[in-house]
Amino acid sequence: MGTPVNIIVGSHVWIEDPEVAWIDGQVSDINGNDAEIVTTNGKKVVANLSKIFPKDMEAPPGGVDDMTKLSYLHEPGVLQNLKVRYELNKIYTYTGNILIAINPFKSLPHIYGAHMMERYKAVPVGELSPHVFAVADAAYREMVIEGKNNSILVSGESGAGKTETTKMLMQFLAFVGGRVATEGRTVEQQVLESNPVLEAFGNAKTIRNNNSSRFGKFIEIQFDKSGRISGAAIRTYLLERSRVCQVNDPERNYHCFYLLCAAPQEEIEKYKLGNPKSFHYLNQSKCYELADLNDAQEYLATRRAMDIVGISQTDQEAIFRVVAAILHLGNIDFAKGKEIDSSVPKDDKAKFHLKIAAELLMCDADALEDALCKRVMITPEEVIKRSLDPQSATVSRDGLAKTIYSRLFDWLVDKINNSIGQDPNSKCLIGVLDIYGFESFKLNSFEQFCINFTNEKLQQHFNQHLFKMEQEEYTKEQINWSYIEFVDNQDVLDLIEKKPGGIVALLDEACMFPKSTHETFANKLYQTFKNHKRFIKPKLSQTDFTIAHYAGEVTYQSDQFLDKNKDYVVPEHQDLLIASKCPFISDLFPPLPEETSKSSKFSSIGSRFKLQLQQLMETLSSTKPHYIRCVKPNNLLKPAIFENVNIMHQLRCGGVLEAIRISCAGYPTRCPLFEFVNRFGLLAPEAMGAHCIEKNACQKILEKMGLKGYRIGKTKVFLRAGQMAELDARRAQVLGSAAKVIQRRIRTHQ
Ligand code: AOV
Ligand code: MG
Repeated sequence: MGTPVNIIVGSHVWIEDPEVAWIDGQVSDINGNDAEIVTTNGKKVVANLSKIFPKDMEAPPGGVDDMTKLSYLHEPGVLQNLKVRYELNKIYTYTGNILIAINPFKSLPHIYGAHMMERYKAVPVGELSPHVFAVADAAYREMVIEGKNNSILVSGESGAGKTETTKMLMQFLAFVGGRVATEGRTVEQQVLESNPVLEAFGNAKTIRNNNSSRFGKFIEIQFDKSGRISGAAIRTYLLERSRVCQVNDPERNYHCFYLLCAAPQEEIEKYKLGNPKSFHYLNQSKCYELADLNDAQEYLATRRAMDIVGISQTDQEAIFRVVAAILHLGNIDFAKGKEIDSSVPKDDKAKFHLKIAAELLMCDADALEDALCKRVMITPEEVIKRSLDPQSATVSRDGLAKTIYSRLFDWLVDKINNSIGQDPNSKCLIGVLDIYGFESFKLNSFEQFCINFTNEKLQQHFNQHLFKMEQEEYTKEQINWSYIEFVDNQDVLDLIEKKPGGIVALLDEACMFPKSTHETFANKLYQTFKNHKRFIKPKLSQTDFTIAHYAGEVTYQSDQFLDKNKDYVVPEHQDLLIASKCPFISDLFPPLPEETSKSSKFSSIGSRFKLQLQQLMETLSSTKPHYIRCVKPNNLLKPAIFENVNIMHQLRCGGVLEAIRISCAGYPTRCPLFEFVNRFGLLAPEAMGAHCIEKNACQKILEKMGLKGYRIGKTKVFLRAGQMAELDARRAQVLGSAAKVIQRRIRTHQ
């Protein structure tokens, strides 16, 4: 990053370190292209000069609130700036147009609340300390004044603070765009209260976050011509279905299950519930309770939030009845039946839960048992009922539970949308995106594939936008700027989504072909992408595949791709639930059109997701985007721990470093003309007169220093990477202290 700089004995520098990413030290010797450095932790290291960066000895002790104000814009400088600020509880920092937010993992009430919203209201970005409210205000002002749609894209890894940030954005927008409450509920109240509802059903404790959203969401807030909130729409993406039946220790299932088990006694009795430990879908993990979360209170809070978003008492009763039914379903174990390869409920306990599940779902208990244990085969001659063995019956049971749950979640989202209401006459909107960040685990499956696909899309949008912004700034300042190159990820996107021939398309093909297995699918990928530079076949596997994403390589295990791509409801399950006497439940399963129900034509989750993404990108590209990059400072979820290597990795994945690289390729350091003249006038005193024109004075100073490649705009000087450092060194020289001169004399190769 930046231009190589000559470093001399005595220079204070940063060098790479495997443990803390970058460590500072002082050059003690130089030998050809190698420098010997004594680091602050007492080590002596030799490193190539090209790997060493000068340290800014005059950086303000409290850091700078915008990275572009750093004299030295390089990785260690960026990291150090974030670190000193984080230690002072300054969790927000700008990098040009991006807001970086580092999760404090502790409550910082003094920076939020109504008094802070009041302060940030109608104040231009940059005038006050960086803040999520400043971003929300900028989006709101631009929308009101310019009549443009705006969007705020919040990203970051799990637990980085996206959802909390989103909530604060919404609060601010409700604050500036809300109405004085008249009778009933206002749109913004409903929008805010939709959060606890969605979180109860779509969030869970994971190892990365105690309140992890297991779905992506895009909230579109509509405004009328006077800038008041007039409607809203929530779109959700890919709820994690597997969690309903499978929970790894020490994670939890979706919050709603535990809330319901802590409901008032009356409800517990009605739904035949009890200790969460007695349910298979919950007791696979030993974690039942969360610190700082009282399930009983949360239950009541969720019911209240449901009232506000307009879910009737009858529907609420049905929703929790369905949640209870799922828990009972999970306790129906199967044993071998009398006939070969058949199954029956294992014992009295299994029969009991079957009976309760049927009661709660308001369907016939025998029909439920049949739907779980048998499949209907239609041949031209007759209709045969085929039995399933206990293992298949268990798969069938889990499939039913997952289907019911995901339909329930979709129902909630629809209901919230209908009840908040869309404003057909809305003039403008602000969209807020809270979506899963890039994921790379030890094992990665279809979910990670979709998540990383999303991130590739957003990254492309981000890069393109960033370039446009850079260009606009240069145009505004009337500076010539030749378009610089940047890493485009179109090739990864082609690999994934191209039609025909991309991975999503090949997966659909495999799903439609009855004889495919994950082996044949993987083989097809190997053949097709043999020479694709973003696709790698791992040496030691016959079924894994690796994609070189913009944020790094990820190896995917293909074994569950086919299953997970199929959105398929077993017709027996469909028939069972359509027949439910509870209208809420039968409505979750609208009858399929004739031809699809018979031919069991599959619907592809991957293709649907691709389409959803396409629509999202279209919406986003009609808006002016604002970016917030959330960073998780440590994996312990604890305050005051700043893990350098971990954070560096996130800055890289979030495109923050790429943004800095792009800006370094242009004129990364900007300084208002008057500031520049004040600071460096002493380098060319002859240029400074009482009537000097700032622009001319700047020109003279820079010429005298022999610098090249800089630009002087209408109000600012634009410097190339490293030039500020050079000027600072010369200034220090003039200012005196011989020792300082030696330490800080840094020459830039141009
Ligand atoms: P996420 O949305 O990015 O993860 P959250 O927004 O749920 O992450 O944040 C995780 C936790 O960090 C929260 O529950 C809070 O305890 C804490 N936190 C985050 N931001 C703040 C803040 N500004 N002030 C105080 N505490 C905060 V995931 O949904 O897992 O990707 O799928
Ligand atoms: Mg979240």
